[in-house]
Amino acid sequence: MGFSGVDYFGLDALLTPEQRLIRNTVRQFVDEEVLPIIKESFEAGRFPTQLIPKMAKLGLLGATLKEYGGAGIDAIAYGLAMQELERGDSGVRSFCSVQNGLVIYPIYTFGSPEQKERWLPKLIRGEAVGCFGLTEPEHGSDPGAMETVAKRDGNYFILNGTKAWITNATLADVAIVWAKLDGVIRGFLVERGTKGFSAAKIEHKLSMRASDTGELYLNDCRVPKENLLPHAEGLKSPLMCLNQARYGIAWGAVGAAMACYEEALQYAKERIQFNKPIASFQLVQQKLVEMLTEITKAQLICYRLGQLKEANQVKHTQISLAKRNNVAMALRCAHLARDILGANGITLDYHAMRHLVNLETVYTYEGTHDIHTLILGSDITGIESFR
Ligand code: TGC
Ligand code: FAD
Repeated sequence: MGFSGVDYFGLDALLTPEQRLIRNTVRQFVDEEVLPIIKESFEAGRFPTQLIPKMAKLGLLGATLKEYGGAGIDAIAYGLAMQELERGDSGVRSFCSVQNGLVIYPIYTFGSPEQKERWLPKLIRGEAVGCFGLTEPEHGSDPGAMETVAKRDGNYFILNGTKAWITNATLADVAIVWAKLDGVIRGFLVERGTKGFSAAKIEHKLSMRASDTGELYLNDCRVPKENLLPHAEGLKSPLMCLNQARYGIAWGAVGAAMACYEEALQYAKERIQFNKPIASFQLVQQKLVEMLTEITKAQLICYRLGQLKEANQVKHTQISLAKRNNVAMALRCAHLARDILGANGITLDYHAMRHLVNLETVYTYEGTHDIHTLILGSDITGIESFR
């Protein structure tokens, strides 16, 4: 039987028929196409690329865009889709977050008409994959200090630098590379095969094993001047992209938590110790109640965040609050579920531990938990505390 959802406060009643249909369609896709293969992909340490055309067919790439072949779905429907994908695996949701929020969004928002025509239809149809290179080996939380540079050379820019921890790095046909030109951060489209550009996979990950993560190397890499994103200027531009991806993560984390809760609840009802189901013990019930309560609170945060986003009223600090809360919540749920599953919980035959190790990454990427604490602390006190 497929997943029936975790909805203690009847939030389904607030959804439109279209939102429910999209959620249910992605739910079924995850049950039928993701869960049967995820263990193998995770163990093999590779992203299941066979899902890309299927996700494109479902309208999950360029999902909120009304042009260039995008499905044009609303912010809540998009969030629900990310929730379901991450119920499958954080790596699958990550692929979509990057393709949508970090590649399609910046090309659409900052690109020239020619760049949009060249890339958006292919990215939306899943015929091309993109990645987003902001982080560097020495600059993660503080991307403004990046060392990657671009210099003008006639009709070209020459790029030099290294980007680290880049999702989709070795799959990508195009990389959005952020580099300083005359001291100002600008975005460049660097195409696979460009001389001086290469990517290498990061091996031996214990988290996000079903996601492609790598480094990008730019060694006197010459890109045509037409590949500069004309309307992106300053750190604010990549941060605007991060808002899109962080929004999807806030919803996605709820999906991972729901998967863990569902699994722990079923297991607790079936597992017999001391001649009773372990679900009958108060300590186990307390853990399940904590999970359900925190999931419900996170769902309410997401729903309201989605309304604000759809109305173009969302503040990036509100997205920070949601990302920060929901990922920490999901990590806690995954840990509690792993605990309830006992020894079985450490194997890939169950989902909890895979979600647990994936969520360690989600806690760190797109702004660490503590960076979001500082973003919120600065907002409410008016006192910057990063430096
Ligand atoms: P700061 O001076 O605060 O900001 C520079 C300018 O940007 C504005 N701004 C934002 N604008 C839009 N959205 C946001 N979220 C914004 N945050 C700040 C700000 O108002 C300012 O504007 P202006 O007009 O005055 O120039 O910059 P800072 O250097 O002090 O940086 C502060 C900080 C910590 C907030 C920022 O750098 C940060 O968020 N750090 C975390 C880095 C991060 O999240 N990296 C993610 C890399 S991508 C990734 O992880 C992908 S994972 C993909 C996946 O697989 O799902
Ligand atoms: P650091 O910035 O070195 O932080 C280390 C610790 O110090 C953290 O606990 C942090 O909270 C703390 N810290 C830092 N500054 C402060 C401060 N001022 N006050 C208090 N504490 C502080 N990046 C991309 O650009 N594109 C991608 O597609 C991408 N995908 C990723 C995929 C994976 C699997 C992973 C693991 C990372 C990915 N990242 C990507 C990188 C990610 O965004 C960074 O790892 C993240 O921003 C944190 O940077 P860092 O790892 O360098 O940690």
